[in-house]
Amino acid sequence: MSENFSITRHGRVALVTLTRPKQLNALNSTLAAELIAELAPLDRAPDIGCFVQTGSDRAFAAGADIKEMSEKSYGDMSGMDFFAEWEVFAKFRSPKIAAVRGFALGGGCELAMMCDYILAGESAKFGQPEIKLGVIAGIGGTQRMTKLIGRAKSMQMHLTGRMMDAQEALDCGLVAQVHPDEQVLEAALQDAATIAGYAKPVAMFAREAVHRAEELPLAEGLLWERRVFHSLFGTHAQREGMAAFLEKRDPDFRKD
Ligand code: CO8
Repeated sequence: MSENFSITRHGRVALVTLTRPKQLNALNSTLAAELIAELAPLDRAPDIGCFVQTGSDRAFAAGADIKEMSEKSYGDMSGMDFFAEWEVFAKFRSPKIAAVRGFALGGGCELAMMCDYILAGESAKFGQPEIKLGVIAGIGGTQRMTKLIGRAKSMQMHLTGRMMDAQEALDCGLVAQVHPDEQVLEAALQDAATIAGYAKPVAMFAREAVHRAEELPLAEGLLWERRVFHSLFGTHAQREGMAAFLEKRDPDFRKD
């Protein structure tokens, strides 16, 4: 159990809540190591079908912990490959939804973008302000934000360090939906319960296929998608899902 976050189970959904509200959920290396160690077995657990990542009222997370980083040298940072473990989080195969209220800045914005999609509360503020600290984004911000919202806007965010609000984030495709603050976590949990009700391997393939769209040329992405589609005809999920449709009943994916 960590003092930096809590993990609670809601049926087949694991809710991960950062619990450093006084520091606006700044991400330090202890938090990163503990979080990833605790989530890794849940990622592989057949009875966990989706993660929801959230923070507190004022902040999803205001970035990497500046206090921790301030005295580090180049040798410290490169020698320990500081924050490389967040790539493990990004590569978890279970679907992940970020429910964001308040600040999602620097590493906090990057954490949200490492999730498969973001639901924003009306108070959400996104930004990559690292340039103001004399550094740049270090856990995917320049890459993931550019793929999500395009070069012009991403460039502006990284070069000016300005914040964007929830409506702007919706308009440019950074977030999937905006909800009133008091409803955003519930909306994320509802989506997560829906996703976790499907066959986990199929949900994993669906998210992998969408991510491939950002990484592969179109022809290879289309071929990868089609081959995965074919392979699903070897699963219980396909037989059950299609039989249930034809028999006009709800499918039971519990065997997957
Ligand atoms: N790190 C450490 N402490 C923080 C952080 C942070 N990122 N953000 C806020 N805090 C702390 C403050 O120091 C303050 O603590 P205290 O009460 O002890 O003084 C407390 O949280 C509340 O913050 P403020 O008093 O500043 O609250 P305000 O409402 O006045 O301002 C802001 C809120 C605008 C969010 C402001 O706190 C802020 O600008 N925070 C920093 C945001 C930022 O620059 N984030 C980027 C950090 S760098 C980063 O994330 C790089 C990631 C990649 C690293 C990977 C390397 C390989």
